[in-house]
Amino acid sequence: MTARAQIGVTGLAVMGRNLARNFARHGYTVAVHNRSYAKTQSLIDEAGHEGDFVPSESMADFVASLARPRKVVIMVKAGAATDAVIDELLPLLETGDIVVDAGNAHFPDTIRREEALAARGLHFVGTGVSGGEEGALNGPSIMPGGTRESYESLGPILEAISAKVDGTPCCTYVGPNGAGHFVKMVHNGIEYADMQLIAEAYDLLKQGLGASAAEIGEIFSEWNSGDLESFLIEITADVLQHVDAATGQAFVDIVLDQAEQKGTGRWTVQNGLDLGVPITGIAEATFARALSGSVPQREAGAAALPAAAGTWEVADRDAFVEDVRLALYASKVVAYSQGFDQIAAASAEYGWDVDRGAMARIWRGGCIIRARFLNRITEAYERDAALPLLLADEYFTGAVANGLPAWRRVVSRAALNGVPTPAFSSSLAYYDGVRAQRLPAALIQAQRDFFGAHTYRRTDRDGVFHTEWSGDRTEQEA
Ligand code: NBP
Repeated sequence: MTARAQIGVTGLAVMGRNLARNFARHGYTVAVHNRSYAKTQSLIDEAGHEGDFVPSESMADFVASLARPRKVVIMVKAGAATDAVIDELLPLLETGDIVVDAGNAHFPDTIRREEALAARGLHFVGTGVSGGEEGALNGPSIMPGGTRESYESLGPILEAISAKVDGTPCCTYVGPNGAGHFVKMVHNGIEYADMQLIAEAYDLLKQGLGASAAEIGEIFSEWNSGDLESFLIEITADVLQHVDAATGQAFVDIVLDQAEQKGTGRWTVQNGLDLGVPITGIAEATFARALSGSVPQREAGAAALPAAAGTWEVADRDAFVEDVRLALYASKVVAYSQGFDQIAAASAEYGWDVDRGAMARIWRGGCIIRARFLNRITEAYERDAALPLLLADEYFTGAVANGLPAWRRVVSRAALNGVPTPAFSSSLAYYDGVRAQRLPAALIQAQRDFFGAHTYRRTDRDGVFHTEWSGDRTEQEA
């Protein structure tokens, strides 16, 4: 076996197969392997003509077919399968080889694996890949972690197969160990929030205007030529205009209203809680999916709970549509602002030094949240790399302020008319919370000191204090 392949892919289900084809189409010699040989054979039979593939039945032959330092991309089911493949690879690799996990690993697993492989002189590159099977084939957004040294030889190959926007690759070095998978996780969390916000906008238009799915689809189509231009808005317009062949009804109307999830939203929210970052948009989106799937609770609620809401009559259709558009944009800015806050907090916590502007740049193409709007985020972090709050960047402050009256009208009317808008309304509550000069948290601190002697700090002098609530109510410095 000549060691001539420049990169190898093990795990040839939809994602791995398409990544391998993408490498080959870019002129790389690609070693390919799968636990069961049938998938390798089918790749060679169906796409072998697309480039230079080196198929192997055994892991040993696969590794032997790779030029050194070897670059092995693992694209298997995340979790135990990844560990099984790593265990199989380890005895076959040599110092300086690079193992890339391009699956959707949970970032603590990546930190653990990186440490273990580094101890054996190997580079472990936990890499986020977004864009689904289409992206894997034609250009995904790629978020590689690991050592900078590994990026020097691996980076150019990944950049070559990534999506390009204005000639710039949607791939860059993210940071050490778990940084790449972390950023991919937050990307998915933001995707949850974005999808929920779009779904709420659709529901508002449906309930406020009594519009059909096709009519709302047209509105989304128009929105896609403005600030909201994005993959998710584009596919929403498409889905809403799709007609179910079996019934002739709007497709969206025949789909069961219970949203599922694979778990990255949950991971994002769990981490937000761990780091104390209020990612309310992502959390509401994740809980909204959970609520939709809470069938017994929904049946009990639908049977017993009154609405006490008015009949929604929208007087000016165009003005309402514009209000919803502005509210959607403002809520979306909040969701992204929170997600980038989470990246900053994790970067500080784990010592990753992630460049947030660069993350927005590599999400502009290839991935599910690709959007025109991401250019604005990159520009904001170019103005100030340490920006504490994306919302407070001059561009976003102006853009959100412009839509603020509309945002308030939409959220309040939704509440008055009994339409649930958890992400719209929690985003507005976050906006009002983060801009408040003074919050009722003061009262919470007082309560905590009252029942638990948890102490408090004062506005007028430094120090930590406790009041003797059950005694003479004197104050002591703790
Ligand atoms: P799957 O997640 O469905 O995994 C199937 C692959 O894992 C097959 O190649 C299978 O081999 C292999 N595998 C399993 Br299962 N257990 C194994 C083990 N113990 N040892 C060796 N191989 C094992 O494939 P996918 O949908 O292509 O996704 C691959 C990765 O990419 C996942 O981590 C996924 O989360 C991530 N991802 C997916 C998408 C997407 O849109 N689908 C997007 C981004 C990232 P076999 O053929 O022998 O059973």
